[in-house]
Amino acid sequence: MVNLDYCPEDTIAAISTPPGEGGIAIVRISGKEALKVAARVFRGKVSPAKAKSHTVHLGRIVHPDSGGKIDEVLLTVMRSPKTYTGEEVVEINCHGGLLVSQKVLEATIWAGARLAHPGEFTLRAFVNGRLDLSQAEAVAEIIRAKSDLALKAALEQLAGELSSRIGEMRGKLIDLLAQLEAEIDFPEEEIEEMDAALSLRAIAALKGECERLLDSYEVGQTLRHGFSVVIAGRTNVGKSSLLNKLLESERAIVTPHPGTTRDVISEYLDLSGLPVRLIDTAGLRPCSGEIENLGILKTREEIEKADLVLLLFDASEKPNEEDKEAFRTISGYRFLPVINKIDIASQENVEALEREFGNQSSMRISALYGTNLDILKKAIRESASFLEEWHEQRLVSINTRHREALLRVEESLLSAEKAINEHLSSEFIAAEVRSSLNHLGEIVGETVDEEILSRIFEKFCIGK
Ligand SMILES: Nc1nc2c(ncn2[C@@H]2O[C@H](COP(=O)(O)OP(=O)(O)O)[C@@H](O)[C@H]2O)c(=O)[nH]1
Ligand SMILES: [Mg+2]
Repeated sequence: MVNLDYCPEDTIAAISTPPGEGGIAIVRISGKEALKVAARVFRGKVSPAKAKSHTVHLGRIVHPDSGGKIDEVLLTVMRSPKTYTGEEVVEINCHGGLLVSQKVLEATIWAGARLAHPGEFTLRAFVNGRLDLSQAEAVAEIIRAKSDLALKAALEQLAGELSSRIGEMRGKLIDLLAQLEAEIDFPEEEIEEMDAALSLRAIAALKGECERLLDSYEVGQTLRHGFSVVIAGRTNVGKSSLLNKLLESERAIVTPHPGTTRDVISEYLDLSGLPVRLIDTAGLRPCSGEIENLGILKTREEIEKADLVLLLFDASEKPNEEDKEAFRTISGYRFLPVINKIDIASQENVEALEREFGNQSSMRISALYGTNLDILKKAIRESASFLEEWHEQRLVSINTRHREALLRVEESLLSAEKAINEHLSSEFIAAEVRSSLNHLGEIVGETVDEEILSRIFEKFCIGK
């Protein structure tokens, strides 16, 4: 659990750059006393306590007790409220060494700051209204993004694309609630059929908006976890070789013996901006070894979940029963037949395979030499092109937490709709509308419990 006790009195400090050696390391300080803490450890022309906001100063860090010199630094002063956390913030750019940055941090602690918890800077930004909760989540996603497209989506969320849609929906719900409450306050005035019709129309529009946001979940998941491409086919056709070649590394074990890949291996790949999860599988052939059979079960599971299956064939051999069986097994899924080993294939085998595929288009590659891999990559990108198009049109993609909240919003809206149709009291309808307003508020953190906050901020690193 993350410590969520927000103590506004505390001034916090942390090394915000990753551990290890680098050009610079940044020690960040935030809180009421940030400028005073900085003044106690910094010696330069201007004291941080007197420096103007958003100015940079050259000087040195000394230990506040002994006065001993620790490092030559550049210190940036950012005064509240226009800072990341909304509080007074000082950033010290010191030399990027493990020991030196640690010593600078220790000096700030000596001078009155306390060590920050993971994500505490962002938590403060949230508490101080600099970011809403969906934007705070976006910060974590930007840090974790592994491809251009995932990064773009996270940046849109940080810019408040989702927040503004939720804001609009909240506005409509508040209008509806006001109308219902007027009816509660003035019960003697007859509830007109007109009002009911208006409410129903507003609810229908809100439900539609919920649906549109919920539709973005799948895309969001694919952006976060990668477009999953399963490499399948009977043993020894070159699945692991293809994975390795695509990754240009040696992650999977490649041997000339059938059945080496018994487990499922997955690797992440940035395919010119597209996040791809490549999954190497055991062969599709049932076999004597128990472990291998387990692998085959897992293979089937992966195929079920895949966005695309690359079904490999070995063109150095004549197509056999197993190949035909593999083709039949996969034909219900989104797949692409890939003829491998063209470097040692006979024209006759290739043509025999292509006859098996009928009018399904296929491609010829050599996993060993990398022949035609560019064409294969292009085909993968094309089958994922909906992601890019989708993103360009909608910009928003929700995560699992948003989805749970939206489903509850929808549920309450349905109950409200039902209540109106059944001519129940305005109080009853208003209660449902209020509940959907609350669930909507969870997405941006307007109404949210500690556990959810904790779950979100524990994913952050220290110093963010
Ligand atoms: N000549 C040739 N051999 C290949 C090619 N792809 C894979 N192989 C060989 O086929 C054997 C089986 O490959 P592997 O990747 O382990 O197959 P898997 O069982 O489908 O994962 C290995 O000896 C590979 O070197 C290829 O394109 N051309
Ligand atoms: Mg293998």
